Amino acid sequence: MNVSVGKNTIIAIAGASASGKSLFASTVYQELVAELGGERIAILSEDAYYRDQSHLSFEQRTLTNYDHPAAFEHELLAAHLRALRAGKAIQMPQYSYKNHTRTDETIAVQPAKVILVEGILLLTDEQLREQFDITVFMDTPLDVCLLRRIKRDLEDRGRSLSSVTEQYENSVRPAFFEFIAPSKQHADLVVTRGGKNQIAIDIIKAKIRQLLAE
Ligand code: UZR
Ligand code: MG
Repeated sequence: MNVSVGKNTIIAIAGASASGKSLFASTVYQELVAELGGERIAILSEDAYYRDQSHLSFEQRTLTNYDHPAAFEHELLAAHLRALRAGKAIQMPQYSYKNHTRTDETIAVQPAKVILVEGILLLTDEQLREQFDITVFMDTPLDVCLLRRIKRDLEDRGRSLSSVTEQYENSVRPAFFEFIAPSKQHADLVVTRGGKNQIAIDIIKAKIRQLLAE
């Protein structure tokens, strides 16, 4: 499909793992879709662009550093953002945290005037930053992120407490200080207190309404 949506705006939401990025982005998305319909807003996740690892054994996949930029196929995400800007639909990959690889399914994403994208390392990559019109950084305290991460990984991502703590010490925490925290400098807006910060949600929604009215 090739649809003209005029000039698009891509809004990136970055921050530490379990900082509330997905919640923030999906709340903005769902509240606006309820108000305005789903036609002019799209939502993407950087996690969907973890590299396909189906050629590796499960054992080998557990050795990947998922907090390092090399774990992501950022070229594909950048290409998809360019395609959406050009009015073309894309097939967003689907990723299984449990199996550490892509599933066979994809989700069709239609071009839209406003595109939300959320993920830990979005602001670390220059080819992605070039695509972003508005950048948001979730500046949630790390202890809050860690507690949320333990709960989520045990409940939703099929992990044991020992695997969560090991991953946290070996990759999640070091990558936060090496890659994610320095990328805050590229943010237009810094959101404190996590994905339920309704004032911040309302500010982004107001900006999107303004863009959609242009
Ligand atoms: P969010 N992750 C996994 O644990 N396994 C995978 O197969 C893919 C990703 C974790 C990843 C990162 N790291 O911290 C987190 N580790 O998912 C990013 N270790 O997802 O932003 O939703 O927290
Ligand atoms: Mg998330």
